[in-house]
Amino acid sequence: MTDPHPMLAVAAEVAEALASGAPVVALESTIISHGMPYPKNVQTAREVEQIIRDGGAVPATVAVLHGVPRIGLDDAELDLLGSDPHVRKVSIRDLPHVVARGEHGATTVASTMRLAALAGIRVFVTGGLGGVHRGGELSMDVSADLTELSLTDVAVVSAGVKSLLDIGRTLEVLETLGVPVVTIGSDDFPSFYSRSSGFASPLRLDEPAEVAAAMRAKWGLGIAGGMVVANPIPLADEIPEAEISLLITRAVNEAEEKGITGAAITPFLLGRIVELSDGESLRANIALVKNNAALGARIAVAYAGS
Ligand code: PSU
Ligand code: MN
Repeated sequence: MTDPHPMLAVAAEVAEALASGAPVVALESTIISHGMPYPKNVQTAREVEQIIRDGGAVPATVAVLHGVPRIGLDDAELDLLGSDPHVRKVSIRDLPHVVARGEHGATTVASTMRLAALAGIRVFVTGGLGGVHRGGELSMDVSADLTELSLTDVAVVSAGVKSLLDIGRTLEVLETLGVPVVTIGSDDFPSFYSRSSGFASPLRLDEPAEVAAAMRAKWGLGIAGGMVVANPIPLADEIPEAEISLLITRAVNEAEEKGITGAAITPFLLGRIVELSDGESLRANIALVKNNAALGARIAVAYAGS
């Protein structure tokens, strides 16, 4: 079987599924290497893959290993990614550099979207999207995830946008970029740890088949770019906004005091929030990623059958 793109290494199982039109769900790897501590990260990554299989789709975790973009990782590769401190966080701008130098890289939402699309995958599951950082109107710290959503035809399932970002401005930028933002089963746009963000969701759909139909309609009309599919964290797992926002603000202030900026800021904040919440945020993070995996598999199955 030939790979769908000469620069990608596609796992056999993923290549077979893609060749036969069977459902495939891409997964990012920054969440593994820079979003959760070892070994919970690797354990979660494996469980998430299993949930996708149980949902009738083939999981394809995306990362760069020895400079080669990989679509689908085996157990040893997942472990390396989750435990090796030299794995770089790789967004779009870093991708050529890490490939040319033969290094290991964990892909963000932006670079995972791009590599998934090169492989022919249309559905991708993550935890939270990048966006406009608080103060972004001055610092201009706006995640390349948003740019990528305007360019690349992949539906991205997430639990919304963390309130460590500026959620209102993130939604505004997505509107400007022409990216549909659809919340599943709710009128409120979710904020990762909480089911609500205080912002109305621009669009709402209730069923995976409806999301698949919206994907077909968008790309059928030649409207390039992705779609944000926001999936609120299950009620039993949510951390109320009032509770988490204190910790988030504390972490944001610490980042400012320490002068942490750029690509390092999101990993720093995620790590600090886990510490400040005594692991409570990690528990919620794992629960919402699993919830997203189950939804993503259903969307991929519906899309493959439509
Ligand atoms: N938000 C989370 N967890 C994460 C990330 C964001 O709740 O792991 C990661 C994702 O990989 C996302 C990236 O694409 O951080 C955004 O980083 P930046 O803001 O540097 O683009
Ligand atoms: Mn940034």
